[in-house]
Amino acid sequence: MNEYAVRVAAQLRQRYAHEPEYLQSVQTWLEMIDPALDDPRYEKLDLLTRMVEPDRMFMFLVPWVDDKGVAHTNHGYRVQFNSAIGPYKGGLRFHPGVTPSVVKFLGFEQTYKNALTGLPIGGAAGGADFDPRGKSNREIMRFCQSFMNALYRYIGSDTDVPAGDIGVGAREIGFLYGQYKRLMSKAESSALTGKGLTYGGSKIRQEAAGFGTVYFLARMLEHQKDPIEGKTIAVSGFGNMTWGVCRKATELGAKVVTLSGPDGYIYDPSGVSTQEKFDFLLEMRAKGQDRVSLYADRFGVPFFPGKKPWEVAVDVVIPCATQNELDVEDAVHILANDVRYYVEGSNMPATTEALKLLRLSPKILTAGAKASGSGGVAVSALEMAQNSIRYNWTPAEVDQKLRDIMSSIYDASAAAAEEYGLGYDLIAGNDIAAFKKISEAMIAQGL
Ligand code: 2IT
Repeated sequence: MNEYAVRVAAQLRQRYAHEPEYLQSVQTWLEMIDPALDDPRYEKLDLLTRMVEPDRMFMFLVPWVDDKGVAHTNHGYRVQFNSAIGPYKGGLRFHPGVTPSVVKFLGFEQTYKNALTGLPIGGAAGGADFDPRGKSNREIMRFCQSFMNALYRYIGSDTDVPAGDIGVGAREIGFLYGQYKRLMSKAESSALTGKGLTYGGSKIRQEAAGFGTVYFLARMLEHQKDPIEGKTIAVSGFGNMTWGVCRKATELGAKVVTLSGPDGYIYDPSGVSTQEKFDFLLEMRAKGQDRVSLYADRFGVPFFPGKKPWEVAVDVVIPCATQNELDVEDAVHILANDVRYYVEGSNMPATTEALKLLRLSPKILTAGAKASGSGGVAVSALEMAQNSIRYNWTPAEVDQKLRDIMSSIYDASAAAAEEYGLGYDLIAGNDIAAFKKISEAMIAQGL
């Protein structure tokens, strides 16, 4: 590895020894961009340190009162990672596992995910260690309002534009936006994305994360001259990304045969491929129990408690749940089952060792979340554009733009991989193309 990169990585490990997810995402990225580091300007400007550390990070308490009158105090975060190519932009995650390390890894990945959308957005992330499970609607509303009471001073349509992530969907964005509007006394609609369709949201925003991932997969299949029709897909989770993947895969003639939750996974051999099933995913989420066994009860398919869906023999694997959900044992299963395509939906779904196994195996083609998972944020940027021109595109128009954006991300990734002699390594190709774009923008804007 490049000497300067080795030093930057060592410094980071020393300074943030207690932040494993953040170190993991930076370390992998440094290895991916290594072939592109042969430029003396990078060290001269200490560019890598400025790219792997966030510009700033806010931490705040989020006090709120539950329906029984009991007080709770959660920890809220917003990390503004990089604004070289546009205002800070990225999701908010409400989940008990949220820590400074998780928020920083998300913000780091977001910066490089956003860069290749071709739209002017920088990178950010945020959230809170709040557990939405089993909370009433009123509790969710009060929590969101308290969260915004702290966050509002740091965000804005030209500053930092939050959106949803795990535990933050259209309902939460509505409560957050309502409070922002109250505090600011103005309808600054593009200060948040993922809004409802009645108050400035974009068509296809809910679908975008999953649709984008399938569009990316479709380009990989096209490259292999392998038809998408009839392909079986294993996915994890049953949230927003999973729902979109099921719908677009069905539309294109493929079928998703697994879903998972913290309780285990279900196997549906006929596919999660009817409107009734798509709608049931939304119902399961609205129930707020975070259990996928409900699907097995409803449709009479097998449920495997405590197991992960990666043991099922399929053509394509798309992790859609959370970070490090796929370990070495899972990667071994995937390779033993002759799975042909590994396409990341969720951010950093594989552990370092699992990703290495998959990437280096000639048996399987791999795509990283910073490329294949960028459909959601791409439509978020389209939402910002629509808000500023006070106009709404039709679903067909947004879907076509999303498709074009995913296609150009694919092309840029494949082209960079080829340019650096990396063959068809779409993960390294994407990281290199995004690195080049952001580094050029940073250099142009001075220290
Ligand atoms: O990981 C992601 O891209 C998101 N959570 C969405 C970010 C956004 O600003 O739409």
